[in-house]
Amino acid sequence: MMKGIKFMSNEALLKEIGMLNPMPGRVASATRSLNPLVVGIIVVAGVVILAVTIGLLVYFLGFERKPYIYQSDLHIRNVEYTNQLESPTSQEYRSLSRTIENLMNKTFKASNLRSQFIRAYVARFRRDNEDVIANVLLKFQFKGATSAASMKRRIEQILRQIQNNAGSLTISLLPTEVKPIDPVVVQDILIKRCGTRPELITLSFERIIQGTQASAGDWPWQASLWINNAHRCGAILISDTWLVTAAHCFRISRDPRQWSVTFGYSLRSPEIRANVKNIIIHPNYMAPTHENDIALVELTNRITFNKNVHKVCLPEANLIIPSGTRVYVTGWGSQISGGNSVPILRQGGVEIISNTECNSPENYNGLITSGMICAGIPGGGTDACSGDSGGPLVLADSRQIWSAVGIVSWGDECGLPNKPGVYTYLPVYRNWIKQETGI
Ligand code: 4AZ
Repeated sequence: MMKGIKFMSNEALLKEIGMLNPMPGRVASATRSLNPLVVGIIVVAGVVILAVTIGLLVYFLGFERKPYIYQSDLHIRNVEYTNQLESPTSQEYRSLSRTIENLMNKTFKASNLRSQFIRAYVARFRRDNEDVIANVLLKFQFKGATSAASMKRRIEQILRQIQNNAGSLTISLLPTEVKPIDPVVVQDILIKRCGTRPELITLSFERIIQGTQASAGDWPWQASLWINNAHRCGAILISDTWLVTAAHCFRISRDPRQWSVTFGYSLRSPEIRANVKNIIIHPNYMAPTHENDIALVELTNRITFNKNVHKVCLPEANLIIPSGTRVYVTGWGSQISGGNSVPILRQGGVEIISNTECNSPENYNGLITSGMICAGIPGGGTDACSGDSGGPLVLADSRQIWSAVGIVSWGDECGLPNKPGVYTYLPVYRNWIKQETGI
């Protein structure tokens, strides 16, 4: 016989711990609901509710990190204003904005705001007599409870230090103080600019492009040209009404009414659909040699840019890209020679190959002319393929502003060693595009 352990009925046990409903008619139900499983569920639910409550308290009491963007005007006294500073893709704009951004990044990362500072970005330049005014955006992440006024003071203090320590620049802070600006307003400004991708629109860190399948908004200038209810070619958005693509896409038909355009990374559920008003094929396009494989497409209506659909920059006519430079090609083209197109946009990193190398006997043996550029991976692999034609080859500058430098044009199959993709070299056609579109 067991000693020391008192056996009780369920009822007696419940009575002893004071949980039994004294109303006899309800005894059965109380007994049923208190089986160990139910007690367990009640305890777990209690713990979950407690955790959620604590989480919400922590969130609303200011432990959450919210983005704040401030803007400030800097007067650059030792740089003369030129018209080049109106174009974000000019050498002068790039180099001055990079210098200012580096200075800001360095100073804020060494300041008492270093753990809150994310990045600086020169939004634009304007003229002040002969000098330059730079409008700079500064992004921070503060804990929710931070007072806006005290942040502003701390930022102003750091900017005043920059005045005395600006390296090659002579900077003075304008009396127009540091002002907060809504991140949504910044996003709306940046999606109207050419060549901005998600990390710039949100003033976040530079992202490493990995994998092969793109996400929404990754390549916002990529468009798809449709004919007969099917994707036929890629195209590149350069304004709210114009696209650049390959001339060879129109061998099937040059009639604008047969073509339509979609935007957004998914072919099956596009963000925007548009109709075509006009197709301009380069007058010197030669099908047999692929020379001047470029065409312009004008839409019937202006499209409204959104965070997933906006234009890329065009390169200057004199751009020379060193061989080995990393560039990216995107498209819905097939993954094997002669295969079908894919429903979700894909991306691939490739390297520029000099025309001399690309014309060597083991490569294309003299077929590459000055209006073309080759890009691929040394041993083969990543490459454009059928269905990618007309789409972009893009290059980022040091500020992560992207320009289309090539149009997918031709190649000997896809991904073969020594047979890189061949692209129409856009800088050569910069003036023709300007002449035809005004862009
Ligand atoms: C094509 O058929 C095609 N590997 C496009 C690009 C390349 C090959 C073929 C480059 O449209």
